Amino acid sequence: MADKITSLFFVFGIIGLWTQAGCGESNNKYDNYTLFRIYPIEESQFEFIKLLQSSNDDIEVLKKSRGYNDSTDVLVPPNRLQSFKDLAEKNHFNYDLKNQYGRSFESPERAPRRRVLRGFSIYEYHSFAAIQEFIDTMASKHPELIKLQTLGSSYQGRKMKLVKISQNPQAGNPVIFVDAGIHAREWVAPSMALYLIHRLVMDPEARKRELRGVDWYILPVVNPDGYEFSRTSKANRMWRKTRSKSPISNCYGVDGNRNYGFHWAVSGVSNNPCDMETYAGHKPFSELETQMVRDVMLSNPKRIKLYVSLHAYGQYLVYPWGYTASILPQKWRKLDELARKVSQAVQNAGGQPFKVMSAGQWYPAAGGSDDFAFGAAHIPYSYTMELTDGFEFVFPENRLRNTLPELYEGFRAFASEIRNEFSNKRFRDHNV
Ligand code: 0X9
Ligand code: ZN
Repeated sequence: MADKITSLFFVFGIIGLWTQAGCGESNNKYDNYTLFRIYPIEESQFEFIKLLQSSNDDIEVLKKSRGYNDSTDVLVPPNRLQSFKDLAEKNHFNYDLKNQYGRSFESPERAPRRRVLRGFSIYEYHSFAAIQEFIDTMASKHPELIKLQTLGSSYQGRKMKLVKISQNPQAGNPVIFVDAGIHAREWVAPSMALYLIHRLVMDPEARKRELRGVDWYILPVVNPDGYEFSRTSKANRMWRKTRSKSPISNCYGVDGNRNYGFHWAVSGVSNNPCDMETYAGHKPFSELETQMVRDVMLSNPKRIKLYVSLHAYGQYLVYPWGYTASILPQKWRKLDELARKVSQAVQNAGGQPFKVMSAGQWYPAAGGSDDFAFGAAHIPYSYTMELTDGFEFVFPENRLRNTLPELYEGFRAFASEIRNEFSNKRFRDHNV
């Protein structure tokens, strides 16, 4: 009898394990990776980090630092742990580490029933289908404020809809264009975009303030195929690129933020389609997704006055140029000044201030949407906003409720400055 129970237990145990593996739960590539937060202080240490990123091994540089008190974050696989530690010691790096990094990932799966029962919470991460449903529902409930424009389909056929919010579309108001989610794993960015839509439409005060004399175009998920891929299993949680098949190799995906056609591929890119991070594509705008964003910019010349691309992480607010560290746009002071106002507004609301600088001063990388918006589409204010700090790409869902409203105050500041500079006289100088 005891034997029977043991063997039944054994069989169910195996089935249990198998089911788990089938869900991708126990199959996380990053489970045994170690996250190193290193704090470079000397020039030679910065040089070493540069080498690390360009070397062709399986160490993943998640973020570069900019000077003191800002970390460079590196994910190291188990077979490189000891040699990486030795290297860090040899180069006299200060560092913290977090073992078994992948085990801290939240499960991307969400039972559909829970969503139906509880409705759509703006403070949770959602599937692309649920996001689409939310947008459609908002638009059909508020036709006086929201118009949807279908831009086309992603590589895998997901419909991309631009959410246009306006109290008076005929007025020719200045437009703020916000996009998010060009990088698949940066889930907090689409969340912020959805929060913006929700708040602008549902909060009567926001309607009076942020929609007065200013229109908003919001594209919450620029890279839906990559986003869905990063949700399919914990092993894919760190996916960044699109999901297009390379015409010249067996690998997938292009870094959308290296794919824009302005000084394309001159710095900070990889030419290798199998590079997991910064492959620029085989030509500028090789990706349908970046073409669609480009077309929004180019088909609204003069009206779009501010472009903000939402990313994660590091709490940076950076402006052109991104392709080089050695020159700044002639009007950089205006870009800098507005960014500092936004940062102050977020800080006043209890949030972390942004580190403000040109993108190239952080690290040069060409082909970004911010440079194209400013340099080719001539949008006068253009930024990349890197949301949150302290949790890398896996920002905990339970922190959205506090963080998104703090960040919103930054957008409130953006709106009031854009209105003051560009709106018709009747909307100007009445900041609420
Ligand atoms: O490297 C990027 O694309 C952005 N950082 S992220 O960690 N979200 O990947 C920064 C882009 C800044 N803009 C340009 N370099 N043009
Ligand atoms: Zn990004």
